[in-house]
Amino acid sequence: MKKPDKFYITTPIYYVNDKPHIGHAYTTIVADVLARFYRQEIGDKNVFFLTGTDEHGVKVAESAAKSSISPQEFTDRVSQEFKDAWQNLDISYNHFIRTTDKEHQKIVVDILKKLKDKGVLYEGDYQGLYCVGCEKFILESELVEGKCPDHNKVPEKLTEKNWFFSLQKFLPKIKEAIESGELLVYPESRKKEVLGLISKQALPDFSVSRSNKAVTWGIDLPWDNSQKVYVWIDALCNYITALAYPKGKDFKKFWPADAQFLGLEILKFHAVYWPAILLALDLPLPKLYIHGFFSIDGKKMSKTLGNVIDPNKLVAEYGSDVAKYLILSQFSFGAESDIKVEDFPVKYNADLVNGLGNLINRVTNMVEKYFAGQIKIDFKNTKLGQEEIRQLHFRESLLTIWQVIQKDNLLIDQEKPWELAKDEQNKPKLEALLKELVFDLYNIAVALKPFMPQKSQEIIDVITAKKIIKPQSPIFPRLNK
Ligand code: ME8
Repeated sequence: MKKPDKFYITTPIYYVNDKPHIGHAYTTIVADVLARFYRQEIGDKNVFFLTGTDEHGVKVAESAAKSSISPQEFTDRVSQEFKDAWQNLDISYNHFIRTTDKEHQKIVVDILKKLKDKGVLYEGDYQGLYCVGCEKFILESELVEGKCPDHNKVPEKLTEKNWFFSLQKFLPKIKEAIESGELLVYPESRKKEVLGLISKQALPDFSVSRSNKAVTWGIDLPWDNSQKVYVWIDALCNYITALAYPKGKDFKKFWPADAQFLGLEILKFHAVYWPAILLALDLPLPKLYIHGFFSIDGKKMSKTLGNVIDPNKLVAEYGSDVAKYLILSQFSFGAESDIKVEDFPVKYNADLVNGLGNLINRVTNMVEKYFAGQIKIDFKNTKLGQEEIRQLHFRESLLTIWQVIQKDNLLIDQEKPWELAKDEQNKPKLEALLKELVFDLYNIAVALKPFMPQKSQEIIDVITAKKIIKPQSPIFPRLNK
């Protein structure tokens, strides 16, 4: 498998009207695992991992007003909460972009001017239903009982002047790019969904600006002072403004993105509008990786239901590495799934305390006891579970690693090294067995590096020490419950 020269990974930039929850955490964790994996493969300086916050628009302005503070104060506060959550989860982003950053705003203005100069924007009247929750116009046919199905709110009827992007011109090229793989949309089901949208001709031209009367918190449209840049256009541009498009050295090195992660609800923006903007700017197209949405105990996550899982709480309970493991091991990337909160402690005990933790304790204890902690091993990386990561099969990578853990725990049960140790004649057999176990443990730890960087290092430190001794306090302690 040829290694890439560089790897650029992005997450959506999250709205600051909400606190970070487990949904945002999921996307950010998969991006983090991939970033850590590629840093090992091609070196730190060749990987760029971007995340950030989406801070303009009506929704944010309304949230600020509710808290009786200015939008800027409000976005400063919530943006910091996202940074804190990512720090708690030990997320290794290279840059955190905020759409209120001066540099970002300046480049967005330049991009819009460029689009206008290229003749892809035109002025028109928009009449439609607008859902503030989605920050988008919504079609009559998308409503359920007259309400936006995602926000359970009646949308507002709006008529206003907007600047539009001539999407129609670009649709044939986008379709071709998706079919040929030049614009990668993964998984296949999402690719079909986008192609379906294009062939149904269900994609009217989209607005790139909104009236100043409706939107007060945003970037001014440079040539029309009655308009603000539409928040979604402002937001999508972050993926290149963060690299200092067009002249920045990061832009030259890292664009196009090798993995743009997102949830399926923002597929249209990323697989249609974003490529259209890129094509208009004559830029190459990225790879899009779309994951499912998850619910909590069978219900949509929502503040009103009070079932929102705070990643900080998980970290406080289990530590960052374990929190990440528990989230990633629940379901495969791309699948829509339900998170069962009561599964977390069960899984922690089964996989980490009784699975990996037990294996570490048993192996180190036996090497210490039977060989005075000294056993000679030729450590070699077997690349356990790595191909799965490359394919974005994160859960499957963990399952592959856990097969070795199970195999080894079973091997100990079957071979009963404590019986072998009773007879000096069995020493070579005992030594071979322990060598195999330490060798495997090393590879398990190496394989876990992108997922659990801290725990992985702790395990490596224990088994590559001059003398292997059972850790005084277990690496995966039992829960005090
Ligand atoms: O849409 N399950 O921001 P956002 C899985 N600002 N993932 C979830 C999730 C859930 N229940 N809830 C959220 C926006 N996510 C825009 C993006 S990008 C140019 C602008 C994750 O705060 C998932 O990645 O609503 C989803 O796409 C993203 O958070 C939406 O975050």
